[in-house]
Amino acid sequence: MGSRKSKPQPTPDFDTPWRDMDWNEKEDLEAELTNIQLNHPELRRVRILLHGPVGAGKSCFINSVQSVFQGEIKTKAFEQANSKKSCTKTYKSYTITNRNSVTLPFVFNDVMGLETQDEEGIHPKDIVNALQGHVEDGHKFNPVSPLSDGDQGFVREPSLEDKVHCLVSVVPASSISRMDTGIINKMETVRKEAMNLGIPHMVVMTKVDDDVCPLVKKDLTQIYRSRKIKEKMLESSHRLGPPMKCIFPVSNYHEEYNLNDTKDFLILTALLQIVKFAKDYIKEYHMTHE
Ligand SMILES: Nc1nc2c(ncn2[C@@H]2O[C@H](COP(=O)(O)OP(=O)(O)OP(=O)(O)O)[C@@H](O)[C@H]2O)c(=O)[nH]1
Ligand SMILES: [Mg+2]
Repeated sequence: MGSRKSKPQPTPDFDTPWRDMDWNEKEDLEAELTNIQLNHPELRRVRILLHGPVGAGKSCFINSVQSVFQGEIKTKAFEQANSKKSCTKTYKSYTITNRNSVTLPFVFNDVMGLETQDEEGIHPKDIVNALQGHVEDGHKFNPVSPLSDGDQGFVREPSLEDKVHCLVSVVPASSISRMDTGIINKMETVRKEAMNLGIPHMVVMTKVDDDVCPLVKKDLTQIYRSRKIKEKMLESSHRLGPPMKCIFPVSNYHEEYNLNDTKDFLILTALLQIVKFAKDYIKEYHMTHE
């Protein structure tokens, strides 16, 4: 071969992936998510609430899900690169439609990011308001004054569809270790409230393609053979609370204009688990107790 020296290639840490993944199952996952039956007369869609620090990739995750189901890159929720302040400010629901214009049985809400400074990010009480279905669509959050009964934008008698059925914390793999304890404490408050209400809590760990692991940056299919990624997942579990089985690594569509089966697979795997947990919660809390 030529005289050019080749760079040493990163090697996998685990011989076999520690989570079993069949990358060819993408169509099955898509079909399962499209056809999920909620078995409740008052519910067409489960509501998934995304929260987390500013710039974690909440809006980007919603856009990535929409892209997977449309088969091309979409930007529904507004994203912003290098933003210090939260770019999402109002409470907005995002339904997802597929290529055949079918509206899928789940809906997302993303709230503005949590920040260290109390006067800047969303107030944790407003996330709890959202969990309980009290926040009207289109409400503009006020970081210093969370909604209370009687305010404009406060939904006094939320329907089952207004309420949140799964809470998802979105955190970047690249910064979980450095995340400010002020933000972690706010996320802890929200988790406790969700647990009191019986609402399941999951973590979507974004930006696994960023500078976390050279092996994964080069080849995303190696994700479950990387010690670094596993460490970041364990750290997310310890810092945020949910067990490892509730932590899902993803790489959002952030710069590319073509879809990628591995990215799709990771996004769909996370989403299916979120929707299944939401469905379990509805079965447990809204079928037998109401
Ligand atoms: N490399 C990489 N970049 C990502 C990923 N997800 C999001 N980004 C980038 O991170 C930036 C912030 O993403 P957003 O989706 O706007 O973040 P957000 O959580 O909605 O932030 P706020 O609404 O401001 O609280 C954007 O430039 C995205 O392109 C990812 O998985 N990998
Ligand atoms: Mg956003």
